[in-house]
Amino acid sequence: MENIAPAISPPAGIGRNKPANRAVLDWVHEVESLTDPKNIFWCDGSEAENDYLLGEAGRQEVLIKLNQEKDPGCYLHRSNPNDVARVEQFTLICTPTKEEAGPTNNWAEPGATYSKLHGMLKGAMRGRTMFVVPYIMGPPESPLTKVGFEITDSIYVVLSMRIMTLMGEAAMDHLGDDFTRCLHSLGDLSPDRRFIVHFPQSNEIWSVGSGYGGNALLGKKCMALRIASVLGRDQTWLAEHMLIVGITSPHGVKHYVAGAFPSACGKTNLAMLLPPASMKGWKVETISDDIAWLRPGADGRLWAINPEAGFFGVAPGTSLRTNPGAMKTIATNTIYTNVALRPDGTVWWEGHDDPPEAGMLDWQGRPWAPGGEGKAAHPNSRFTAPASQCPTISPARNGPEGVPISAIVFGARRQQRVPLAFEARSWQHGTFLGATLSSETTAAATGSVGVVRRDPMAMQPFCGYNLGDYFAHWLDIGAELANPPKIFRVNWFRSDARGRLLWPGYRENLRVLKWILERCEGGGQAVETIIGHVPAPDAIDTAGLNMTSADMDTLLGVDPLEWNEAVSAQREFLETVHHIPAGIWQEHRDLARRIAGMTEGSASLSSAVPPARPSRAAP
Ligand code: OXD
Ligand code: MN
Repeated sequence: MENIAPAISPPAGIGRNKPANRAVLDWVHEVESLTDPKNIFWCDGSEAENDYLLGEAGRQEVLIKLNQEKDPGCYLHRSNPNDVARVEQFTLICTPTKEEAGPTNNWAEPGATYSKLHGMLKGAMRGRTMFVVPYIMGPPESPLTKVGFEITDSIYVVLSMRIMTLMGEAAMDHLGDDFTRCLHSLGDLSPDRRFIVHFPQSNEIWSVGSGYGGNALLGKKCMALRIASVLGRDQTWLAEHMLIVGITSPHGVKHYVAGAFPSACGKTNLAMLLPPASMKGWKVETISDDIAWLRPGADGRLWAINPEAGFFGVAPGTSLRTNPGAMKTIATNTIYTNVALRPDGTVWWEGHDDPPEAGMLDWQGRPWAPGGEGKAAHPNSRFTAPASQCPTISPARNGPEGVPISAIVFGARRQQRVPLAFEARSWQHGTFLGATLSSETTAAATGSVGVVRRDPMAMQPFCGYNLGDYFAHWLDIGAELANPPKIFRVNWFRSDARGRLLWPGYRENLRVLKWILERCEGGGQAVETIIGHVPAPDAIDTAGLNMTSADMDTLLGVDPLEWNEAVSAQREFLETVHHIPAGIWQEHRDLARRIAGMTEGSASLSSAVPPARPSRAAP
């Protein structure tokens, strides 16, 4: 069988960055004995190393060099067509008991799983180069920053990890007794022998049989979310699937907002939001597009860092219209995966600013013509780009302390029922809103469209332990915060009876964030409803938008009958998750009681708009 990752022979001075650390050397030796590679390449993250590996990746046809005049430093990777997304069904959490992993994770017994993986990896790197990648997640010197080492036999993984993490010396500087051991092998890329396995107790990740980013760049979802969520549980912090933005008003007041959104709900766009023309003087800066690590600070506030150094975003739908910041970020030094190739050696995807052209190759390298069968780019095609290239990147991103969070926003895709925005009554109520989050699926995320899926805190695929314990941990973190962020729910996707989206979204979302920040400052008009504080009818400025006041009423409406259905579904969901803390059940019962109060009198049912009782935020 053809070797899918033949060994390389680096020249002197490249691939020789062997650390002195005993624990690292012992582990690498152990993996070498198991996988039997031809040679070992010790990575240092340098430019010279990167140039050499890019050249080798080109020679092995792992990467296609794009038109360097138009897209300097950019490359295209085509993955195996059977390997284009995360594989939740083969993603395992191996804890001593099934109870600890909880009912939403695929659990496997650690001992038996080690044996199985040892069997799969025996001799798996024969004839290949084994790369050892030292990296850190988080800014240098931050108390939250963690060290990982990834062993891999994929050049694509090494090159991508160099973008997504701080690789090389920084890891040596931070290296103490402990680091996350990440072992990745492409194996034979057979979907039957594909496993992404987490061992939280020993701080290890084993990934076999996939080269796709979410399964193979082990610093990201595997370490920075699944393993880190367990570290956070044990060390009083939170690892969350959240973007972080800094928003400055024309008066110079700056707030930081963290937002949890399930995959493919516009998170990257929000992270790089450009203020609409109507909001002159406002500024949005990007700290994170995907992951936040948050810890209670000595001042009683919640402080956040972005553990990642790059963006691994979905390409389709990204354009100068939807996300100019992302387009600038990915104009240079970017690795594209599974997008289409144009005859001039540049890339294209559905939703690109340019129209499709004749003579393109689709994501599998097959000729593709406009109007032809199928998509040119895979719906989950990606870009991997350095965060430092983002025009809106915040200098605060590199600060070791991180940034203080004023508001946490939970968002998801719901065509019905959920208003454009509302504010939780308390940290506990906000935790409940996050815990019961559900979203309609999209093709990019799951392959199926419009199915409502529970995604608590947008962490369903990423929480490394029992969800009920995770909700309890959220409540415990709240108890540590004298000055907690306010928590909000937003929904950019509410539609009218004909399925027409009511809210323009994209940069206009800043209008909603403005209301959120007003609430954080003790202002902002709101009406109290059964679900929380909803913006008062005129609280969100819609001047210049092509919207009627009836549209806005529908967007902000809270229908007790619809929420009554939601409550039953919530109960069914919460009952499936063991260990739900009392505080979450209490919020659920309180919601049910408030709805019952509304639905008892038929008069209150006739109106879908919230009762008009404007209130100021509690001081
Ligand atoms: C991602 C995801 O790739 O959430 O960020 O799936
Ligand atoms: Mn994500």
